Amino acid sequence: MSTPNNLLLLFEHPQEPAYVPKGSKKTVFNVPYNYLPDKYKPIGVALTDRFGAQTNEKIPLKKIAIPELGEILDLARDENFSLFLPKHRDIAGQLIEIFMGMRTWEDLLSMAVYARDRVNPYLFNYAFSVALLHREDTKKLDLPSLARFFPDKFCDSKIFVRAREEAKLVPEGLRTPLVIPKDFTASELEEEQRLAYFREDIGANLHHWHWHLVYPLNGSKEIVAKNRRGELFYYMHQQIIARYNFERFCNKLKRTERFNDFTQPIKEGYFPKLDSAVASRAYPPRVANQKFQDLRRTADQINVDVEDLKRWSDRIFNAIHEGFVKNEKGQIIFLTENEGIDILGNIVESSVLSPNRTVYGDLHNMGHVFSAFIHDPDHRYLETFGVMGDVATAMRDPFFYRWHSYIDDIFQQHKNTLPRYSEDTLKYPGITITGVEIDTSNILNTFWQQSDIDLSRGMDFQEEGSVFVRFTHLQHQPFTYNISVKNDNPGTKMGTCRIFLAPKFDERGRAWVLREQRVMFIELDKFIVTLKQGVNTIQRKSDQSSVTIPFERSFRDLDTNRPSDGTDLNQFNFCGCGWPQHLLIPKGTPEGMPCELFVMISNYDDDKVEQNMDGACNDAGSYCGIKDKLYPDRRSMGYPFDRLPREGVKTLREFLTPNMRVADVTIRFKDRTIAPKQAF
Ligand code: CUO
Repeated sequence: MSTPNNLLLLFEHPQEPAYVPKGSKKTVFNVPYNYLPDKYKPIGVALTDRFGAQTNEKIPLKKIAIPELGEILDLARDENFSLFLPKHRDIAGQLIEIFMGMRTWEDLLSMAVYARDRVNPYLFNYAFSVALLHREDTKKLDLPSLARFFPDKFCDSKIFVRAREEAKLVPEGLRTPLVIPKDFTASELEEEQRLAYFREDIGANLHHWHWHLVYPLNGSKEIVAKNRRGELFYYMHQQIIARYNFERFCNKLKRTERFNDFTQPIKEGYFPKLDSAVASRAYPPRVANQKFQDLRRTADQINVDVEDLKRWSDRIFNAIHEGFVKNEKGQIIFLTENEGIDILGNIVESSVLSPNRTVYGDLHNMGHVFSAFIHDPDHRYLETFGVMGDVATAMRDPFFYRWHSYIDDIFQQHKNTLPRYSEDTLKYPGITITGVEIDTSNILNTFWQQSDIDLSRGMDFQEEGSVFVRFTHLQHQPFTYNISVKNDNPGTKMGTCRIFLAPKFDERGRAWVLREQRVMFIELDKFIVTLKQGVNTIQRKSDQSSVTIPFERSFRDLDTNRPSDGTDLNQFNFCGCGWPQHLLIPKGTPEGMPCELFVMISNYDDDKVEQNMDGACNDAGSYCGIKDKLYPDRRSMGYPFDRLPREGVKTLREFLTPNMRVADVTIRFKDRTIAPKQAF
């Protein structure tokens, strides 16, 4: 019997046809003759008989009227797919609509099998994932991690020949994990390499991919128009930049420089050493000191001048300073105190919600595209895009952070125009935080950890059985926050506890002014507390964080912990979006990095969002929102650091009201590597 879970089998071995056995049960789809791509039709019966004989589990496909795939097929199966290219975005939107339009999941299964072997495999994965996440009848399915099926986007390309050799020669029980070195993209001569552990972290890149799956730019309004999606685009990326700059300080580097002059050479190069399995080509490197050039790539339908970027950005800055934008009809839309940021987010990202794509253009996406094609702007060498062109790989390139710092600066310019939070707004009458500490003597301990993941489901046309790779990532010792709170009100009160961390000093070792430090705060957690009258002690564990998901979730596969009948998935109520738990705490330094841990309890009456949370995904709400629900905090994202401090406040200490407190903590890094706990 077929179940919705069978849909997930279509992710596996993306380039092997649908009639080849899939999953641990070696399930085979009964592919009708007319579904076979033309090249397999002459040998169709022999093929389906051959693979059908290898299994007891055959899945019938419902007969449906197949819609035309039309220009979706313009993207060849061996090209690379990019969400940043308008043409690709457009055809992805069309494919999503086809999948969304299928009446039942059985119809969808049939359609997806038909499309899978015709459409570009990466485009298929993206559009199919978006559809599964958003359809009523499939949205409880637990999408497996992209790293399982496209390991080429995450792992040193050298590993794959070794993996094939291992799979061919070594019996499954005797295979040992193949080790990916921690530093494989550059030597120490390149100082940016100190950040490779962060930029190339598989979990961080998976988070970024998944975030963009949840918040697509194109498609119908019901998919795109999520609550505060423009604001979340700003906030999630702002937090990535804050985290990156924090890590830079840990590595004795200054903040990343925003790329605000589009005519300047980019001094940092990047050589990704990834091969795209779909395109059978390497992701091209970006050598140092190249400049953006006008793009004339007819095949990609890209014809943009560097000057266009300038024009769009000037118009956006003007709008910010005038306080309003104009829509396509010339009507004025004010960038209001609370909703302005959401509109601006959609304008800068150029989602279909942008009120005027003609005037404000496609600034953010085209920054990705200019840098992704910097090596071949007129397509004379027939080269495809670099890692900046793909949301699954973009965070690897140092330029990602330079570009997004510039993008963030646009949002900060807007934030700087907003009224500042007064002392009265920030206070919570009767509530005083009397103590904040971390149970490990205010020391956060970090180190390296090795983990193993199985890549075999993403390696096409090879011998069967698991092949593990072992990679090394940052890790921290779990810890607990202990927060003491006095409630002098006559009864119980509710509050939102907001926890942030920032470096205590700037890159020159000087004490901060808060107007600069405020953008350095990384959110660690946010949760609701009930405060009884009198003294309260709040204990909260680091792994409960509202920004992260556990390691097993970042790397989830098709089989682990999954109910077999596909009907009761509520208990697996994560949807896969979230910052990786292992990167919650920045690396720190061997001597101990001084930091400030900020805790605030705000009045829940002003924060709360009334909604029914039944069946909600237990995602990392702070960076990802909550699937199908309103953003779970009424305050502006990043509150209370999203605006300039009130007049007269220069430092964090001066900013504090009784419902806030700061503790000095230290992040201490030990250069030791912990062996893997368990393979995934
Ligand atoms: Cu997520 Cu530029 O938006 O990468």
